[in-house]
Amino acid sequence: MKRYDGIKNIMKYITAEIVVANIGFPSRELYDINDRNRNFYMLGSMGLASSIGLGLALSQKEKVIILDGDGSILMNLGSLVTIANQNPDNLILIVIDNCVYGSTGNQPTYCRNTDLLKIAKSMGFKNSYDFNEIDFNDSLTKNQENSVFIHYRVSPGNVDVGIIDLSPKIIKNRFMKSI
Ligand SMILES: Cc1ncc(C[n+]2csc(CCOP(=O)(O)OP(=O)(O)O)c2C)c(N)n1
Repeated sequence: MKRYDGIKNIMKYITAEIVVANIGFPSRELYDINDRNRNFYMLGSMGLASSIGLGLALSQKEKVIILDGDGSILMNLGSLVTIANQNPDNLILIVIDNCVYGSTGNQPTYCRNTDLLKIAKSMGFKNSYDFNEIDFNDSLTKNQENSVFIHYRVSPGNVDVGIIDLSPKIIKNRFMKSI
């Protein structure tokens, strides 16, 4: 199963939640699957989806779902420490791990020798899970006391979806108006 179907599996449970999507194909695939005003398609800033999601979670009460990638979270591991310590109870960080920098040509990341779930646990995430071992809808809907980290292993590969035909300004403005 590739990232596209992984995002589909996640989005079928999303109702009013805020979704922050990683740069590149994750955002493009999300746009193709379920474009909504409450999706923030992050452009350009590799590694910062988790940091942007944290800021959103700390500044308002609604649930924030972050769709990150293994390459991006490995590039900004400090963000995991900050999230685990700030620990907002309305944040769910999902790392869709395809073991590659998928958006730029499937160059391998260091995922093979690096267990992101163990890293999250050791950084202090009290609720850290493998997507395939939980009822995601349950994690999404029940009131958590802590931030949630979810590792979602998928196969490499992008689906040939179009680009996001919204300007960065429109993405930002419609997102801000919706929250
Ligand atoms: C600082 C920086 N380095 C590199 C890039 C180019 N870049 C954009 S997306 C991407 C790959 C992201 O990989 P990952 O987070 O694993 O997500 P995937 O595309 O595999 O889902 C890279 C290297 C960038 N935008 N910014």
